[in-house]
Amino acid sequence: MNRRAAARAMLQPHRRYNPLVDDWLLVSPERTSRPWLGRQEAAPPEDLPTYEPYCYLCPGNVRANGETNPMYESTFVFTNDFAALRPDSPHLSIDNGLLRAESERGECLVICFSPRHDLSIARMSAAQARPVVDLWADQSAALGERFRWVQVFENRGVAMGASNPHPHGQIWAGDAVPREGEKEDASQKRYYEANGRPLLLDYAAQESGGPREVDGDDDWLAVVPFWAAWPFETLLIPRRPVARVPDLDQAQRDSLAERLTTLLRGYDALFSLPFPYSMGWHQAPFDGGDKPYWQLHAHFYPPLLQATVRKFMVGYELLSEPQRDVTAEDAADRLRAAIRSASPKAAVPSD
Ligand code: H2U
Ligand code: ZN
Repeated sequence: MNRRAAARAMLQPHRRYNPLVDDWLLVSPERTSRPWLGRQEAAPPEDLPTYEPYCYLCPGNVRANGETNPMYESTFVFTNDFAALRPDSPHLSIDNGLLRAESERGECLVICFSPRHDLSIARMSAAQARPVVDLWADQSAALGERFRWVQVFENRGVAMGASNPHPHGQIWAGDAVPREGEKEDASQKRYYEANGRPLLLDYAAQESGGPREVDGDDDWLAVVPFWAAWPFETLLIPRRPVARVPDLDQAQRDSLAERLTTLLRGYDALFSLPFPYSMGWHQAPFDGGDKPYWQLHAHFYPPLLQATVRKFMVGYELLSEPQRDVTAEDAADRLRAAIRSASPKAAVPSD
């Protein structure tokens, strides 16, 4: 179909394909004008102190299990005191017709990005964010020695269930590859076998300089994916083959710190508030051997549609398939403008 007609038809309800997980979603661009009398998101508190006596993540404070945090000066890692996965869970195997269950062994870490209670990655300089990249890499490598799946993630903001504004993330590692990882693994493998190139490298090449690119440099591309389900969802992809976070070289880690702070500052600028999100890395399972079809990437899933209105994945989404109102292209336009407005002004030559 010709490009003009396609562009026109894409302003009307249509479905888009997500090749990464082999799924579809519904896009209904006209719906954004509907009246909203539902839940309004409260503005998050600003002006946090650099140290908070009641914070269980601040240096020197006592956690729920009675342990005292060290006076850490950069990053800090500890085993989650309420871990969802444990290394010592007992063997379980139920295979009784439709009733199946099996044991799952794993480990959950809490990772503090900075001793400063008031910071967030968005408010850090690239130099301050750089240790976060090493933290993700080092902890992934260590957990990857013992577990197949290493899920690095961050919940930011009350709207996404973060329990504390202190800058922190989590890592859950386990023996099983969960369904999202399994779907991405299968799709990437299938694509590589058919085309001889990694799916996400082809995708990055196709999106480069296009209407959905929001930020990037020689090493990284940030894009609102064509198949984005959340309003301002983005995908951050290294432009060269990389399977796992620890495989990133020093230069890619430096540029990642730049891209992360730039993207997250842009998100904060979008509605002039600390933007809530869940983000996380998808890296190849650590079950030995090269996986040339696997391309490392980070997903950012922010829930907000407007400053005080969040997108709920409810009725149709739960029962049929994800649905979005604003198109990925419109979202990318707005996010790109926000990123531009939030980036430090280019230095004015003095002569
Ligand atoms: P979230 O903000 O994404 O919920 O992460 C904080 C984690 O910190 C959460 O999983 C853990 C919670 O179990 N936690 C501790 O391990 N120790 C504490 O003293 C309080 C919270
Ligand atoms: Zn704190």
